[in-house]
Amino acid sequence: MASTADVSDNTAVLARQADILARPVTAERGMANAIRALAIDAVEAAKSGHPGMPMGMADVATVLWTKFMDYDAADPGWPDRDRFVLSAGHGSMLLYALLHLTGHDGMEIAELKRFRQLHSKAAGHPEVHEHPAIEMTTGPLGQGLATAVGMALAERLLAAKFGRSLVDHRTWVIAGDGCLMEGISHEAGALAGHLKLNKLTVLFDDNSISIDGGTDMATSEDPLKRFAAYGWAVRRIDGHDFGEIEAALKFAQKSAKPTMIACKTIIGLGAPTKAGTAGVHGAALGGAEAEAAKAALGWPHLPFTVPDAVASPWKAAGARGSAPRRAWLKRLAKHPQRAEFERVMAGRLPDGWAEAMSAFKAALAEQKPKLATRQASQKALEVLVPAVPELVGGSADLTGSNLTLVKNMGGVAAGNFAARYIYYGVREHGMAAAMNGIALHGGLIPYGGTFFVFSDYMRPAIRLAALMGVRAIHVLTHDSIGLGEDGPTHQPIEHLASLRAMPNVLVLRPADAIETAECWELAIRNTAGPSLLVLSRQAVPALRSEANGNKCARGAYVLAEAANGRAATLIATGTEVSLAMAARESLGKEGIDVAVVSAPSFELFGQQDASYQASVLGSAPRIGVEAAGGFGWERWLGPDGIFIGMSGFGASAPAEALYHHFGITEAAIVSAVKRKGNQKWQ
Ligand SMILES: Cc1ncc(C[n+]2csc(CCOP(=O)(O)OP(=O)(O)O)c2C)c(N)n1
Ligand SMILES: [Mg+2]
Repeated sequence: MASTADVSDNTAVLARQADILARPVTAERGMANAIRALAIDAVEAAKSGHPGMPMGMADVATVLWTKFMDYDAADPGWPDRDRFVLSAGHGSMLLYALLHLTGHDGMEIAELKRFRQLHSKAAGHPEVHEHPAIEMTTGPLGQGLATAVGMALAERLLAAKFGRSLVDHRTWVIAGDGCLMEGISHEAGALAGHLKLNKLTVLFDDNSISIDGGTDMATSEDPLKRFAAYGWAVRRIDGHDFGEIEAALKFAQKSAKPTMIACKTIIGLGAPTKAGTAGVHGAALGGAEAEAAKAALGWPHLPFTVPDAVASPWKAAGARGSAPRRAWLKRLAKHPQRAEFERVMAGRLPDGWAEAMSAFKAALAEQKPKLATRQASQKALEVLVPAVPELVGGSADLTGSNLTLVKNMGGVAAGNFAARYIYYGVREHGMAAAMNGIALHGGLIPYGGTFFVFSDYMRPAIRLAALMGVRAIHVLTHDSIGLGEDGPTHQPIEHLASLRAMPNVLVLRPADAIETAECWELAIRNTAGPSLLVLSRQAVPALRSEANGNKCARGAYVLAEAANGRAATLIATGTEVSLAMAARESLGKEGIDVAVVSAPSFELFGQQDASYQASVLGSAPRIGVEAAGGFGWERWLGPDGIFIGMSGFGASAPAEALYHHFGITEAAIVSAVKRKGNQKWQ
């Protein structure tokens, strides 16, 4: 992003810069300068990017990556590596330079030369799929910090399960002023402090600059005091003093609390006129300033060139973890839980869970319980939680409503990580981001609950989950006006449509207990992105009497066919499927034959071949029924279809009264069929 800010009023910073640059160029400073030079060169070559942050944080990152962080460039997938999250993702060249210098395969200099170009691993912002050492996709400020809380929590949970000989690593985050101004930093910081995630360290790039200029134009808080209040250990250092950096990182390693270190840095350190200004945040320095910066830093080398004297200690740093990793492999080889550890880290589901679910579904088919789908979800969890030990649940303070807790899970707490249920507090956004971190860490499958309407509060994290392809399962109850009396603030209207619009999100809205179980199966199996289980508060009758296979897997299917040709096809989801079935029955009594299609997932149905879609949708007039806005339904209804649903916000009243008030009724369906259906009965 180009900065519009000018270059004025950085006199004091330039004086400090002169002082810093007057210090002797030690080996460490030389290594840090390699990061600065590569960031300058890559941004110049791309003619876009963010040189200021890598130049400012190069010293801190050098100490971290050469002396403290446990990783082995030869195997970025080592499960017990420290996690590094560049929450200030715009500073992506910092990460790419580090990966290059430490000798990671796939981040050769050619990649850096193609920074920000199509298919380069060195994308504009770090992207998790581009390189195995990129722990997550960052760029939306604050998400990295909050996701890292989930990673650090996952470490604690797995350490409690497998022991410290297999799981004993730290999570390091670099976050900027922007990350800390974002609201999500509050939720994430408070949760981490409460759980005393002491192996989490945030290195705050305290440069007092963001895009519009000095942060004092917009904020006057002290983030250290805020994080101290959350229960963090905090420290303030000169981010260009190697001794102070090292001491602070040692302090973090010993801390019994999560640690935030405010590193007072100069954005764009080295740039002779632009350092310390927003002008160096998000634009190339320009030829002359770039040259002068390198001269000031004492870096006489050609662009994209790192001399051996600097390159080889960097390479050595990248191999520091080789011996610890090999020792770890030996411990793993002898570990009694080796097979289980390898299974969960590979994301492979355990034996037996599918059979347990089949037996559960067969019982449902026989019992035909009338249940709210949220209750059906809880029953599915009663089967899944014991059968899939890597499942960890939670809720954003709506456990009793979401029905996400089942017995023997235990509540995760600072002193108790041998538990499987996380009380996230009223922190939907922080919860969704932490769930992403838990999933990204590996070894666990997170699910978490809130009201469907508050998916809005989690949307940026759900979007990142979709982009990254992480298995996070959201249990979203109270899914329509059917929640009743709580009224329009709590009644989702546009949420189904808006989440269906998001790529790579699996939206599942089951119609009865068997469908709910099937949707849980689909969610557990979906390793490609987040799954959203959209569930009712109100009870629905059992609609299915057989439970072989998984009918929801095709997204939509004919629940009840018309005996003698379709006068119309009723397509419904969730709680409205039973309404459609009731309408079908009363139409049948009048000799009007209609089919009912249950469509729990638009995404999965959209993936089916045209002939299956045609066989389900049929050629008779179509009527869609969903207690939500109709946006997107035209895809299945076609231009002549009728949609029975909501056209505005809901209201406060008992559910039944609301369905009548808004005209989502059996009678409305019947009359639509009579109006629009094939007229053969007349
Ligand atoms: C959620 C979000 N809002 C806005 C942006 C656009 N943006 C990118 S960097 C930035 C300023 C960040 O300031 P800071 O973290 O201090 O970074 P620095 O300028 O110090 O590198 C903004 C607003 C974003 N990436 N994410
Ligand atoms: Mg800043």
